[in-house]
Amino acid sequence: MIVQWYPGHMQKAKREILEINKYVDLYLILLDARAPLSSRNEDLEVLIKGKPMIYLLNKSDLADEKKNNQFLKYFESINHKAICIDSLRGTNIKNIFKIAENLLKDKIEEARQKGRRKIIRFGVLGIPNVGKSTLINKITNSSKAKTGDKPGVTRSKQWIKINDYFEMLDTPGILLPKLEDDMVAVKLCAIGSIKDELYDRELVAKKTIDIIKKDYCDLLNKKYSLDFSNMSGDDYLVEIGRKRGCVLKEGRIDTLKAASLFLEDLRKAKIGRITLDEIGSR
Ligand SMILES: Nc1nc2c(ncn2[C@@H]2O[C@H](COP(=O)(O)OP(=O)(O)OP(=O)(O)O)[C@@H](O)[C@H]2O)c(=O)[nH]1
Ligand SMILES: [Mg+2]
Repeated sequence: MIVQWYPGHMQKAKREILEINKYVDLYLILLDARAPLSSRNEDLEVLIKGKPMIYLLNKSDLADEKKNNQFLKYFESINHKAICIDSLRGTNIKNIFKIAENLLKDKIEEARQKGRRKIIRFGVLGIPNVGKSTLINKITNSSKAKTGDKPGVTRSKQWIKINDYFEMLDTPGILLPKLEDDMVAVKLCAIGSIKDELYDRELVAKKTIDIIKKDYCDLLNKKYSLDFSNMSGDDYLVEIGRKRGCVLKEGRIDTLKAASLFLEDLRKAKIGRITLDEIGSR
């Protein structure tokens, strides 16, 4: 198992989702555009079935542009609304409201006929570190929601008023990922959704290189001035470490440091814009 985790957390997540479901009109489900399938949890989505939802492929600025478009087409093909956004810069965020008003037009009209104004309550869900609080801050043009570049920053639920028509519920990362699948777990560790202390960085780095080598070998070769095509898992970190001067006192290569450097480069898109998932597989 890649990540030490406790199935009991999933029960807690289910209870919390059922609790917020009472108040929410529409869900914004943030997926990480670099792993849109691995960052989705259909088991938990079942609980909110029946309410409209929009998938937001966030951090699309870090993901492979070609694959962003392929994933949008994929979600459309399975009848889900999905758009690519970048919460840091605000790209495409206005579209969320247009789509939401359209999805809820009957409710809005019903309220209008009764002489009331419909306040739309968004539930913002997504795995840890996917950018939920950053999105809310961008929309409200504030820093009401606390953000950070590690998972687990938001600790409790918080309703945030956007204007007279919209409110948003920021949640901690209660949409737990499906960590029992090793491939999913590796990808989620690689993009930074899992706390560092819960996995082996060297193992995750090696397995991630195995994954991205298939489509992005040229980017890897260029970044580290190495030839990854003929290299195997055990050599990756030694070679990266050698190139980047990660040497221990006794002269051995510090592969843990090399793994950390690699993961940092990957997360900041310093290797290039990379998407880990493929349509048809996680
Ligand atoms: N490049 C890029 N970075 C982003 C984007 N959205 C969020 N981030 C960064 O991702 C990190 C996590 O953002 P948060 O908004 O704290 O994530 P969260 O989903 O609220 O995380 P938890 O509260 O821990 O569950 C921060 O360092 C943000 O700056 C984006 O669209 N593009
Ligand atoms: Mg948060």
